[in-house]
Amino acid sequence: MQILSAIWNFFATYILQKAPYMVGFLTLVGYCLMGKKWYDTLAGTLKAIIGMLILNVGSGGLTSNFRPILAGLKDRFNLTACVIDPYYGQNAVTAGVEETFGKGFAQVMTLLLIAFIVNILLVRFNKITKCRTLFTTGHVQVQQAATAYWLILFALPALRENNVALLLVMSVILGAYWAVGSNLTVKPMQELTEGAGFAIAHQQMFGIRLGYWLADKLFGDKGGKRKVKKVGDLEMPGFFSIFNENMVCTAILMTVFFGIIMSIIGKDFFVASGATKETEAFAFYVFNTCLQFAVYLAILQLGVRTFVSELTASFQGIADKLLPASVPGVDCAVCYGFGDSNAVTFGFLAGLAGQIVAIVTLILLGSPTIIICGFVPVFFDNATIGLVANEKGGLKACLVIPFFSGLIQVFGAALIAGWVGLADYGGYLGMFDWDTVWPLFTVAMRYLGYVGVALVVIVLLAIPQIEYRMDPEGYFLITEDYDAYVEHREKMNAEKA
Ligand code: ASC
Repeated sequence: MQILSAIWNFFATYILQKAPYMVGFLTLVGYCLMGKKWYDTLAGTLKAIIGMLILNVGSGGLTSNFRPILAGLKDRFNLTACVIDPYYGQNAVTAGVEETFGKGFAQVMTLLLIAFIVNILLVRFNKITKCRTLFTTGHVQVQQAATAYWLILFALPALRENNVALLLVMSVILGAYWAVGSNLTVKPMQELTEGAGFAIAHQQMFGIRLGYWLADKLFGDKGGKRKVKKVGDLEMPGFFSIFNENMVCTAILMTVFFGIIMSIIGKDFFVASGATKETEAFAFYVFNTCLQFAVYLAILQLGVRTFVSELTASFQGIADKLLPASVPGVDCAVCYGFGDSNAVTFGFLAGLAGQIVAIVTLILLGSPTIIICGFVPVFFDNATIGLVANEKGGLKACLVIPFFSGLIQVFGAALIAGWVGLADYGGYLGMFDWDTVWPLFTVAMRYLGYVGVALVVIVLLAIPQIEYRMDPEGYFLITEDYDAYVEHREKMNAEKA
């Protein structure tokens, strides 16, 4: 028993929670199941781990460079406000859960494991459940487990006294959310990547599908009747043509937008926080910081190129032997290596504009909870949603949909974080799904009790069933043989026309 628990602890600490090693582990298992030569297996596993570590350098660099700037708005204007950022959100749960509910944090890890098993089972039995995706992003799972813990303790006070029921309710809801949410991204991702063979396992999965659907409905090509102008199709004359180059475009847009924000915050703030020196020219500091954005985005895309093909090729072994017809769900940043790369920057900036409009509105209306943008939601949610929207609905969709997403993120977070009391601890996991679907789950459970729990689970599990029924033939084909799926889709479209 002791050995088992030691193995589990090792696995949970060093593999499950650390995305690069989880991806490496899956690659290793996949290649072993495929009976690959040991040296190919070793090389593939190393490439998967290193690629993911490179991706982390990119996404971590973006976060550490730009997070303090947005958080700086809070200090500069002396606001007592709730920062929507996964890390602030997790800190808020850790800081407040004992005081608020008389419960420690230790259970969260057990919860994570059981929820992950629920995800695996839902995929294993996908002939019935129609769930095709396994969640592999451990750091996100920890943040979500922590926030779900708080929301459920808040919604169902009876569970504070009953650990078994608490774990059961939470792991079923969270495990179903992981399986069903990432499953929703299969179609948008397969279309964006032309069949790369992965889905997104992150914090805006419902947002991705909603953005994809709205882009198609509102801005789509109407079955070939309308021409959609994508970000990559923009032919810009003269000076503007330099915007066609991803790095240049990112650098210029970021310098303009963040240059303004940083100037509003002022040099004194950055000197006081140790980010720059009194003697350094502020304009140079601003310019150099803004260029880092293009640098880290390029690193991130290199990481994606390094690991994606290894993970998806080896996952075939897992899909053939253990989890039929499944694909891995990965970090949202992985899709930034596909589609029009400028759509990432456009989506982000449109989302930022939406968030700023929403925050100013909260301040003007005298809202009791003021929100501060967190870099992670404003960038990673809106860049991803923008990228997918551009693919279906072009430039307009890439700007309009993330703008509304930015509004929703702020208003949704203000309502839920204020209501459940997390705002008092200064942070909330304000990613798209956690500003929309999770607040709805919380309302259902708070007012309907166990009936609400059942309702949430039924609605979640019904989603893949509905999607399956809309296209039974194409549903599994899209992950198993993308080219065959494209043919099938064309045939269906021709029949419809
Ligand atoms: C998150 C989170 C991060 C980023 C990263 C994006 O939600 O906690 O560190 O997004 O996963 O690549």
